[in-house]
Amino acid sequence: SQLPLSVPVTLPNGTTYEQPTGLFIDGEFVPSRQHKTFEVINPSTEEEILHVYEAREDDVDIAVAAAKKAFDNGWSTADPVFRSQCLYKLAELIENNAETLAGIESLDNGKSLFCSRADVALVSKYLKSCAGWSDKIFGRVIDTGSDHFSYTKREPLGVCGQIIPWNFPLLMWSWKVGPALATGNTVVLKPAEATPLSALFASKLVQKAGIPKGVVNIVPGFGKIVGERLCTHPDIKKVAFTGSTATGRHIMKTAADTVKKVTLELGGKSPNIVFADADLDKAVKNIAFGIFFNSGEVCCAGSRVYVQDTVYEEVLQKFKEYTESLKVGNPFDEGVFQGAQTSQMQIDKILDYVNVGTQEGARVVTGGERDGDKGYFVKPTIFADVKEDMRIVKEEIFGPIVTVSKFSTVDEVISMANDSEYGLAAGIHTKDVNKAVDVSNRIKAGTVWVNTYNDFHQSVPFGGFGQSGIGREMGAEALDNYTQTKAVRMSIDKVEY
Ligand code: TXE
Repeated sequence: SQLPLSVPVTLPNGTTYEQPTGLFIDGEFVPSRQHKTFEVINPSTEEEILHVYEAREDDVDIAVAAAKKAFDNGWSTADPVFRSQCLYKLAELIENNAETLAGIESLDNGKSLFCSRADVALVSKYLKSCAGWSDKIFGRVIDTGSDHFSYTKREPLGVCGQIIPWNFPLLMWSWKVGPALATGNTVVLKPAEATPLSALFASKLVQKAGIPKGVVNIVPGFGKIVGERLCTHPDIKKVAFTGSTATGRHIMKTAADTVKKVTLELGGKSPNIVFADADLDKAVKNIAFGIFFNSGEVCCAGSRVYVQDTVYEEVLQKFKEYTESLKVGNPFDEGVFQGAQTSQMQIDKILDYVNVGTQEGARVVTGGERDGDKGYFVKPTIFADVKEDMRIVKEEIFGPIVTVSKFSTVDEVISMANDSEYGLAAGIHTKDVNKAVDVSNRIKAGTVWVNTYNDFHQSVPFGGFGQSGIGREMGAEALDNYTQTKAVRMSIDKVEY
């Protein structure tokens, strides 16, 4: 029997909403061509929520054709004010549906409502910011003498393939769709197979916002099938990816055959440094938020904490106490800070790293085990007495597991902090403004937070140095990823009067 295109879903808080299950192509929800479906799991209960249709290569091809038609038939050349109005309307609809969207995100990803609400709030702010950019895309007039008129335009790229992960399903959808649409591109987006629900629900809002059909297409499915096709399809001009460094490398290679533009937002192992002169209570809250926010499933998580030797024991004790006060559990319970990890694969990986750390000789200060026996919950875990060459210090774990190291001098901690193939983010805690600026200058990372952490703003660019990625999201920089420069040079005849 055929899966209906919409299914009522009751959230654990009692609210019932209609969840689309079809692919979103050319403005409509449709079954996949081969009528295959896949299961979506609630990570807090390990039970099935529902099935959604699974896209395959043939569905991607149809979606790309729709996106190409929408691009050619007016979206790319529309009055930018129209694109701005569409994005603003979409942001307002997100706001009006904020609680439902937060609920969907907690159901599908396992993150606490506290985290989901923060995500949804940033989604609407960011889409409004993109709406504001739409009519502020400027070229230049270049003075090349009076016998020529030379200017540049910034034009959209065409159809963009976008591949997103499961840790921030709706937020990553907005970071991809927002700047692409603001600059006149059309998109075919693949949500992560673990978390397709919010992008499908948001497609109803895309319809309601009056965004022309074919501008946004959503094709839930698997990386090796849908993701690969997005990277090889000749009519896709750009691939934007957020996910693991290993998959990012593969995508870059695959996209090379058709010379697609590629932007990547990849993994990290970000240092978070506490100097002895910091406000230690505030610093402790920030290092906890830096690693345990979103259950540690954050690409820029401050997973390596460095504490100056004179305050090391004091900070470790405060960090342990504060961590043990964080509430872990049902994401829908008010007051819960940390919900479930998103998948069986993730919790297995995390618990495996706990064993690795213990075998390497690191000391578990708190946590170090699963929380409960149902649902993918892990106790927030602190490892101390670590050595810099341990795997738990070097490798991205992507869970609520942090290592704490001791340092004595500024030069020493900078070399420890920079000893990584990654370079996504870093944190510095100090009251000394000169030290804050000096250390920020010497840290190799795309974002440096001072006396704060995991602190995002829609106008501030985010992205990685080194193997953490290529390109920046949010801010003015995100628009560069979605435009190409056309130079126009006109010969001007000398006018005889
Ligand atoms: O990631 P993948 P996975 C890290 C984190 C995590 C690990 C594994 O350490 O434990 O990666 O997670 C799609 N062509 N991060 O396996 O594979 C896939 O369907 C095209 C960090 O889930 O990178 C999904 O939509 N696409 C991270 C997306 O890529 C492919 C966020 C991400 O999955 C593909 C997620 C292929 N061949 C994981 N294979 C961050 N930095 O934010 C997979 N995909």
